[in-house]
Amino acid sequence: MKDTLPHWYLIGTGNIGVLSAHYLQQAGHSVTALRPGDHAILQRELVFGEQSCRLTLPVMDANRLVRPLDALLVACKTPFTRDALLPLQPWLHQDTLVVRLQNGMGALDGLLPDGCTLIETVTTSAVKGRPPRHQVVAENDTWWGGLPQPPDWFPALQQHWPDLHWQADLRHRQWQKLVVNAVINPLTALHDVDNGVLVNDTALLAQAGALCREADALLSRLDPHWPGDSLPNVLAVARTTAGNTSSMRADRQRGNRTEIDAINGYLLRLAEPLGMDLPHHRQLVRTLS
Ligand code: KPL
Repeated sequence: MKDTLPHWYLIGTGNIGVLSAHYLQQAGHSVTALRPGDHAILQRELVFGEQSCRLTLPVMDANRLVRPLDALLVACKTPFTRDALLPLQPWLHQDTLVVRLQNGMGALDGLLPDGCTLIETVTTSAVKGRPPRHQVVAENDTWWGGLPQPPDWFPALQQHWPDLHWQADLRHRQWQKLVVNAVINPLTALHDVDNGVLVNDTALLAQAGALCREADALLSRLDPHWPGDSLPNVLAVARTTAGNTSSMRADRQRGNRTEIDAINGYLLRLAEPLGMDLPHHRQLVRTLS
């Protein structure tokens, strides 16, 4: 991996995309947003409590790229990943560093050239709002990993990105977040309720239990070290985000496509070769696709 600072191209200028671009810029990295159209510049306001700061990014249309990409940040909603990556295909190569900042798993499967370096991430930070104003409600832990070693510039980035950690084997952390999203997001989207309702509503609690049992049975088959017992963790997240509208509920309220395929659909794809059925997850995928 190169030790000079890469030039990043960003796909997805939503909440997590702009927050990540901000931290990278603070650490001296340059970031260009890839967006369709002729905009030359993207301006956003990031609000951190009482403080706010302005983020300015140069913008380029992906169809106008002329040289291979050094580094790509993928922060778009998962249903749009394939379309966003298509115009980049000629410019991705085995030395391109890709960092995926998305909910769910597997959205980049089959879309990157062989040998390309992919860093996966898990974040518990929360950003609300809609462009041009993004309110950073919680700067919590973020893990990058999935590779034995971080890039050389990673420790310097940690100075500017609060609670950013490296974890070579991220799989359990990713699965933990996947199960949280596979339970809270579809149930709150379907019933149009805040996350906290899951903890108090008997019928939703029973569904959450069934979804966790199916996910735990699958993940334990894949890895005997998987701790199982996901329900307490899911309920703890539902409690700490009690007043939140989950991202899937928000997508549904706006009439947008949901991320169900990269979340519950991903679990179904893991289960299939093992001959396992996850009927509660399958039902949610059918309803929310
Ligand atoms: O990640 C989330 C989401 O909404 O996508 C949770 C943790 C459920 C918080 O709302």
